[in-house]
Amino acid sequence: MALLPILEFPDSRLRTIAKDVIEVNDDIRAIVKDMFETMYDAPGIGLAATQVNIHQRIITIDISDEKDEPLVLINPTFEILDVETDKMQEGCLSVPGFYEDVTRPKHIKVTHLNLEGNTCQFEAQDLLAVCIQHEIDHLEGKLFVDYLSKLKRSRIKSKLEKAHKLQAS
Ligand code: QAP
Ligand code: CO
Repeated sequence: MALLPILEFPDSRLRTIAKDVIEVNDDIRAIVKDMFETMYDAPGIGLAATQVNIHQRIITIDISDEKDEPLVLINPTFEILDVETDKMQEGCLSVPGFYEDVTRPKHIKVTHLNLEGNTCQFEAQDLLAVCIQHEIDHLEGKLFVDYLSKLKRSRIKSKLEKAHKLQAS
């Protein structure tokens, strides 16, 4: 049982590209357990291993109101199923306190491994599709602020750097 510290923008470790999980074993299952605890504690609806400084392709998600629909995606990839896009306000546990609109495909097909190491596929739409794409971006070293204007991104960066300095003193 462990809460993992969450890296915050502009920490350069958030730019690390995660590696594929080679084998879904007890070590991976322990990481997933800690990630869920960390995500539910925050609270958040999605967490990528990158955000807790673990650079393997692992994501935890739960977009349900009751927080009783945990979803684990190991080695996730997605295909866009529809040209249609959706503009949604996104936030991120690694960019606390900031929420901005991001446009993404709204209908995707996801392929991943489950906790037993079996390959699974499903279709996702709307908030779930957006959340999965946001989390897969993390595994590739990308953040939602990368989709914003330079000005907005640099304002967020300055404000978080200031907050981090205050926290350190
Ligand atoms: C990603 O984000 C997401 O700023 C998951 O102070 C979010 O769980 C995808 C959070 C929205 C699609 C739409 C953010 C918690 C949680 C904060 C989260 C904060 C506390 C963010
Ligand atoms: Co995020």
